[in-house]
Amino acid sequence: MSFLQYPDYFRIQDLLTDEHVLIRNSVREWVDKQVKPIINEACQNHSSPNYLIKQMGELGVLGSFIPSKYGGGGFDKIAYGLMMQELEAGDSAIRSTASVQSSLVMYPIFLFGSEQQKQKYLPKLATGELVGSFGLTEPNHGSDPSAMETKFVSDGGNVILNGSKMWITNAPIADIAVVWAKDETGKISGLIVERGFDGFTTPETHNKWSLRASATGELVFDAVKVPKENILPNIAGLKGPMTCLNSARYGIAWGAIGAASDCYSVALNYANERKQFGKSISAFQLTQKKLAEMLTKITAAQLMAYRVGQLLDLEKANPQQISMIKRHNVNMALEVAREARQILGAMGISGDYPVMRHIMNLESVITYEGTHDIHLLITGYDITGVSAFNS
Ligand code: TGC
Ligand code: FAD
Repeated sequence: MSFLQYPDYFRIQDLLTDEHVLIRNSVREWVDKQVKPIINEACQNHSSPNYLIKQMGELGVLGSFIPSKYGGGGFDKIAYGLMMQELEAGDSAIRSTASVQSSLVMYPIFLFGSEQQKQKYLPKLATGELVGSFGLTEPNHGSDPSAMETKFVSDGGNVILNGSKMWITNAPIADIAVVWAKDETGKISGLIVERGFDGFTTPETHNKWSLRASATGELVFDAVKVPKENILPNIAGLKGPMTCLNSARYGIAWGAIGAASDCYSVALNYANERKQFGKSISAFQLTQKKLAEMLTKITAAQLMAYRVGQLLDLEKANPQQISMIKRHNVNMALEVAREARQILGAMGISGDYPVMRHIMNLESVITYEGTHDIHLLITGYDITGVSAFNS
């Protein structure tokens, strides 16, 4: 078990099955042993610990909800959420790798792929033998992916793909990319592009202050010949990538709880140990206010994530509920992390503690998978029936 006791004020654990608890504890133990000891240095050096990906495959966090006949774990969505929570307590970059691989690469192949595509890619993605990336965002289109410019034209048994994707998690290390692009009629399709296809390059994005242990890059397509058998046959339109994003956004809502819990627990320990004016700083009312508010926020986020997980497992959740928890929980984590940093004083900026690293990571998490404001507008649309995007 973790050396830190993460908060569970409303006894969420009592709502979990024995299997959930086992999964959560084994991921937490792995994070404590394999991630926490190395992650500060990886971030300071701006390098991604890619050797962990195969370990994550062994741990079962890649495609946990994909059926076992394709190499997945066949677990429910609460189990997936718990895994993301524990991974992000280690670092958002580690959770990013697991959520992109699971929700944005394996899931579209599973949902929309041919049987041959499923057999070819899913088992190797589940073990981490293959690493995948997901290309939706473009240099000129982030929040408005429907206006994407990347396109392909038919050429016999192939299509010719042109365009580029930007800000793509794991692009520089990925063996395959699930790429969303328009055909001659403007319809969006998903294509599986393999490293090694002529004209396909993946330059790395350097100089990031956030997610420094994650490899981010571009996907550049210069007349890439993609066999038609690599097109996902069972989906057309923006609904395809958005369906995958629902799953990833849900995982992020749990992940944010992990980052917040790590910050809270570190801050509580520090407050109990650090003395000023002759007493422990946890005795000051202002410190107690911070800790009490942090715990309240984490508890609310836990309940929201757990309930949406239940609804997903009952197939009763909708994308708008997922938008609400992604937005709420990531914002909660940033607020908690910033308060934790205050409690640690100068130590809050040191790599000896995880707090500043979590803050920097969460500044990406609040933007990717739909920005804070985009998710607010999705809720606004749901309330009023009027889209602020297209009006
Ligand atoms: P709109 O006209 O509303 O919808 C177009 C079609 O898409 C369908 N749709 C959805 N389907 C399922 N789930 C959802 N959440 C959906 N949202 C929309 C919709 O039903 C419609 O289908 P159809 O069949 O009627 O055509 O689309 P819009 O152009 O007005 O835009 C809507 C908007 C703004 C909500 C959407 O585009 C959006 O969410 N933008 C944010 C983009 C985004 O999230 N990008 C993420 C890129 S991937 C990433 O960041 C990975 S980081 C991973 C990591 O490292 O962890
Ligand atoms: P923009 O869309 O240009 O938005 C800029 C600002 O304008 C935001 O504040 C936004 O909220 C606001 N805005 C935009 N439209 C509206 C509106 N209608 N009303 C009000 N405000 C608006 N993408 C992928 O496809 N795959 C990945 O793997 C991936 N990984 C990422 C990893 C990292 C580290 C980062 C930082 C990003 C990643 N992304 C990925 C991209 C991410 O999804 C986009 O950054 C995000 O969708 C926002 O797009 P943008 O950065 O172009 O911002």
